[in-house]
Amino acid sequence: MKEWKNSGYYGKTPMNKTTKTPAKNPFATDVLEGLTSTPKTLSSKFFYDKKGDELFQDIMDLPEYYLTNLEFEILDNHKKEISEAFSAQEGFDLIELGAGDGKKTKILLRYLQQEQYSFTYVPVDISNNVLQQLTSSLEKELPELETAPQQGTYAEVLERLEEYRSRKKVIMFLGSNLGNLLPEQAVNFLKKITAAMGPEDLFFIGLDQKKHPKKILDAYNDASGVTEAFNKNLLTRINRELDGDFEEESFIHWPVYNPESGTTKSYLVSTKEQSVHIKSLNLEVKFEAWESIHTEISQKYDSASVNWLAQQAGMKITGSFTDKDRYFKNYIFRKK
Ligand code: AVI
Repeated sequence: MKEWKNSGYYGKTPMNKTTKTPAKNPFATDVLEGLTSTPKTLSSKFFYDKKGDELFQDIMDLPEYYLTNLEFEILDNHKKEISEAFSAQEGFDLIELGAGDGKKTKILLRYLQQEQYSFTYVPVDISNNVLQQLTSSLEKELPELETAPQQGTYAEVLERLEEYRSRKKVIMFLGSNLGNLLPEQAVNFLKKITAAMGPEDLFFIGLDQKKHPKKILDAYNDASGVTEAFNKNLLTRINRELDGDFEEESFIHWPVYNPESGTTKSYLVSTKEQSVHIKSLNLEVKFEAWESIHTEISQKYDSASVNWLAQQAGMKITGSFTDKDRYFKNYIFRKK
């Protein structure tokens, strides 16, 4: 799928102008690089501090944010077929990357248990706190469930996954989380998954689909302003953690959707000419009026782009499940 990758929509690679101050931590490094680049950028991976996690929970409950409910519905409607595809004679390990609160996964876990499938649930998350909350809720709701939580970044855990070779592995990555990666990053990530898979193993992934642009834009620009607060939380974080003086009210949240590439891009746009100081980076950042900071991409997919991804990563699609409008899809991939 050449067009998707080469559509040029992602723009030029941002140029670094300066790295005068040595960076102290990954967030500081990213902020320094992003705000001294042209055009300015900040990485969406830093949305998720405690406040950002709460805001994302609120986003998932928004009427406009259709993704969560639809994936929930797909898993519920197709739990039987999905479980049959997962099953193996000697049982299997169900490894979930970015497990979060496990709300959607619990539909599958409950069904798998009820139907007496033999499996171990391995939730993976970078946050110990998230894992603890998840395991304690599972202990209450599904006390018989065998769980083996793994704390770490995806990259660390993907390396560790290679050790899970004794029986079939099903690796799950729900919520269209892949869409927050640039195409090249997404392919590299998928290649790591392929490398950790054996011929029997499955990769089960949820990907949001191209649809009416208005429906997509509304999901990233909700009427109650939760997504705006989520985006601006990056500025709050810079102010708090790096001693910055961003005036949040002089930036607007601005998502755009390109129906050709399927990319939603979110920005923070400065409504006036201004200077921001970030003390711990010894940095002054100048903004022209209406200058933007690109903060997030949320890719939407179609069959061509999903086939392209699978093929680039050395996988093939062996099954898919969707809702009545075909707004969201869950795919089963296998190693080619
Ligand atoms: C986590 N990720 C899949 C969400 C998305 O839809 O891109 C994050 C998000 N950003 C704004 N709203 C939700």
